[in-house]
Amino acid sequence: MRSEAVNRVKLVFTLFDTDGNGVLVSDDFRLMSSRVAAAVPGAEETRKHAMQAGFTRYWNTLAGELDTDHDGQITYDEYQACVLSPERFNGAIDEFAAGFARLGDLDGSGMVTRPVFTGMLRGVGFDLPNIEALFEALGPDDADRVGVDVWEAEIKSFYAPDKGGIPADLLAPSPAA
Ligand SMILES: [Ca+2]
Ligand SMILES: [Ca+2]
Repeated sequence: MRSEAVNRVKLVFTLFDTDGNGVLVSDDFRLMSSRVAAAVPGAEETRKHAMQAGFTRYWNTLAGELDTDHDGQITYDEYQACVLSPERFNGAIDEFAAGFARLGDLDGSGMVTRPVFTGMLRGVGFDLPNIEALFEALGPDDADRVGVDVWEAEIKSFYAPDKGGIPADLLAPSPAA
């Protein structure tokens, strides 16, 4: 596994532990999805539900595949296996990425504006300078929008163990950088 992938996964674990108690539980995912929904007040209900379904499936997949001691909590040691065996997670990550990115397509244009993109990723807990660097790397158009499909693909890459030196790394700078 590439070190960039380890950095990305470590950061996501920290952010998804929304109550900061060191383990992931279902409530962490509920809280996170409500924060993301709150960041996009103008989103269609169907898109909100799809986003929330993505978070739910993500959690259910973690709980079903990685909770090796069956205590209903995912420790970091348990969590990191998700990038070691991506074949068990691709379905969940695909649904999560689609639900998340498409929530930001407020006008059905297939594009997401900078304020919406920024608000959603702030909702997850990423740092603003990192979010802005990623937005620039995704190639905004003249109207300062990026393609939802481009973003969706980058979310999938974020979880890919064999990828490094990609725009998604801008969200999780290496500790040495
Ligand atoms: Ca937690
Ligand atoms: Ca466990």
